[in-house]
Amino acid sequence: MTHPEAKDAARSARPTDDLTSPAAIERLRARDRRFVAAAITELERLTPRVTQLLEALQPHLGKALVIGFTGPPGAGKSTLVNALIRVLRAHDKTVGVIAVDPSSPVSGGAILGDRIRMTAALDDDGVFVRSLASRGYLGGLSPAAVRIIDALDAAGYDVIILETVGTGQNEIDVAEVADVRVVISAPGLGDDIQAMKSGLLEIADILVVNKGDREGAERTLQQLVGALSIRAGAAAKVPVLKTTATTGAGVEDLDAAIWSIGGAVMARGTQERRRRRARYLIARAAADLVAERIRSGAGTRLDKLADEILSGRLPVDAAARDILSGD
Ligand SMILES: Nc1nc2c(ncn2[C@@H]2O[C@H](COP(=O)(O)OP(=O)(O)OP(=O)(O)O)[C@@H](O)[C@H]2O)c(=O)[nH]1
Ligand SMILES: [Mg+2]
Repeated sequence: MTHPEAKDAARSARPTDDLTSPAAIERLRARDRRFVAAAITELERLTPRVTQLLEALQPHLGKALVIGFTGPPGAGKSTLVNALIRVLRAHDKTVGVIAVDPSSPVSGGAILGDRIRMTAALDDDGVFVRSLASRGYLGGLSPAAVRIIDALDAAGYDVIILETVGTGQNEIDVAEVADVRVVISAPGLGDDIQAMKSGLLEIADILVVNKGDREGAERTLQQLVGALSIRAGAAAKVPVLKTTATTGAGVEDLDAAIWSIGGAVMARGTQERRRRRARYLIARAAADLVAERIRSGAGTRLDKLADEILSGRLPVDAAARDILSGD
């Protein structure tokens, strides 16, 4: 229950005020777009205030179903997200989208592209779309994206969709933070099956062949079914669906498959899902700290260890352990 005075304070709160105040958190939880946007902007940085904001969000986390959408560039991920938003909205679900843009943060081209493709989000209070440059995280998921999941979750969006390009490291990242992992492929991408083999297939809960209207869609689908059939256990049972994002064909089936898997995940409770996200953030922050420490403080020590490696006195992994021991 909210105290009436807190309600009054909430009404007069502005996104420029302290975002961790009860009034501001209440505006966020009412999905006031200005507060959601302000919280996200804050979370994109890593300041002491961010830590406070994340703490303030903690009690309100774990209700959203987080769906990872990943696949090769141009497979139609954004278009498919747009089509899925329409279906989710028709079912009265609110949706937050985080699109991690692999292209240059300078050109901003893909960010504009997402706005054009995700037209379902325009003029709809039930949808919030945020595009993020992946910045230093080459092809990877930035920790900021994971923090932003928390903001959208606390704001009460029923579903959070995370769109990332599958290029190596980040499919593992998506696997760690998403409740349901949708891997999108399409005919005519040339190396799509190859890309699947490089790790995407392993993480998929649902495989989608998009551009079902294109020639070769059926062949791509059969290739994926074939690739799955030689796998053991649950991996062999991953559903393979065909969609045409531009017309919406097959998207209702995709929605049904997502909820069929997502329902089982949600039934396991919020704690486990929150813990998974927290674990990822800790590991990522620790890796960043280590990299930072090595870059900044360990210069002369690195030189010394490098010399020992050159003279054959020390193997590289022993040198790495030495650096990490920190004394
Ligand atoms: N024919 C056809 N074209 C599609 C379909 N889905 C998407 N496209 C087109 O494919 C192109 C790429 O679509 P996007 O949605 O931007 O693909 P993406 O995977 O998000 O691309 P990146 O974010 O750049 O990796 C666009 O020109 C879309 O209009 C489809 O089902 N059929
Ligand atoms: Mg896209």
